Amino acid sequence: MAGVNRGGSGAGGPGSSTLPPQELLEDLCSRFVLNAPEEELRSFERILFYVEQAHWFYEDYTMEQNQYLKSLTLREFTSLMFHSCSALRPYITHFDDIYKDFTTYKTSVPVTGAIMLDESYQRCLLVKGWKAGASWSFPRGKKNKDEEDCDCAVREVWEETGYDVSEKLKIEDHLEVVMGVQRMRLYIIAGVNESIPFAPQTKKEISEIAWHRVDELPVASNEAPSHHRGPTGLKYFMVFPFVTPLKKWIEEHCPPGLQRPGSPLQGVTVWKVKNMASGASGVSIPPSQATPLLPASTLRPSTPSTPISSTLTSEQLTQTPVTSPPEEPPGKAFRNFRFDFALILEQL
Ligand code: M7G
Ligand code: MG
Repeated sequence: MAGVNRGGSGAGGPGSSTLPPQELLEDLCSRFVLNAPEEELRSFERILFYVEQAHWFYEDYTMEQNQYLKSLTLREFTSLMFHSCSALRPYITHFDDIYKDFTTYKTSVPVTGAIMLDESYQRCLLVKGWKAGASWSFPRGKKNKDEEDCDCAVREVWEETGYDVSEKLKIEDHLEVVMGVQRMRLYIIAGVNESIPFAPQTKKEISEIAWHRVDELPVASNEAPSHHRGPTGLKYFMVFPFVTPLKKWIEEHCPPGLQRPGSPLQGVTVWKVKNMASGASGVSIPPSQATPLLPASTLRPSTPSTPISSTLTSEQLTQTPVTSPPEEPPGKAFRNFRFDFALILEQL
């Protein structure tokens, strides 16, 4: 990787791009991976979720305190972890398979969340992802191990919008869709006050929160079944399969005496990240000043992230693993994998 320093020189400054030094990676590995519950260390598919946590910590906190450090994709970060950490290094030759299995496994984990309707039952709350060109989706996310559907929904909605739906959630009011191997369940939470100051609780996951008109959501698509544009030109992810059943639910549940406002309510942004580059904070917009929701093409473009090469330094590529691979290589799915703790202790 030409021009990229190995960390630790201290010569960098803001704007330079240094890879994280080995000691930092080892530290993140022991804090986030080796400290994970033992039953989670049995398969790489689960272990990589802990590597992902370490990656978020690196991107959200370590990098902000050390501006010479380079932003990395999860794959690049994971690869560096495997090259640098003694516990992972024995498995480096399987890295491509391990990473591929993880991404496949990730898309099979059930997802739950909520469709929050405003008091008029005309609009629902959607969140927009962080990355450039991200789509709008219902607040939702993957279930943790042994987590109940409704607990996951409450947690994900809290993480992505800062709103606690636990008191309003009714187990029976949900819509469920199965796409491929993934099950998605969204609880319908109706009558949410529009002046609630929504704001995500995680960094760099959500860039915008807005009320969208239900009748402006896409109902079918000629494009890929998951990602596509709605009638307003906005991009949506995994929204359209829920829209027709949602409209039916609204018809059946909308209180008959509900006062419909004279003019139709507009889609409005209620929270937006202030500084895309650092993701340090965002701004809640009071209802009186809520900004109209506009198609992506008319919005200020987000700061493009610097293209990152996924190549490793020659130093990393030539590093010889200090331990030889385990005699029994893990199976393809690495499901029965377990860290060799004796080996790790020996290393220490
Ligand atoms: P997720 O939690 O993996 O998905 O987040 P889920 O909510 O569907 O379960 C989706 C994406 O948002 C991730 O792949 C990351 O790119 C980003 N992301 C999520 N979280 C919680 C964080 C975080 O804490 N920090 C950073 N930097 N990115 C995050
Ligand atoms: Mg989430």
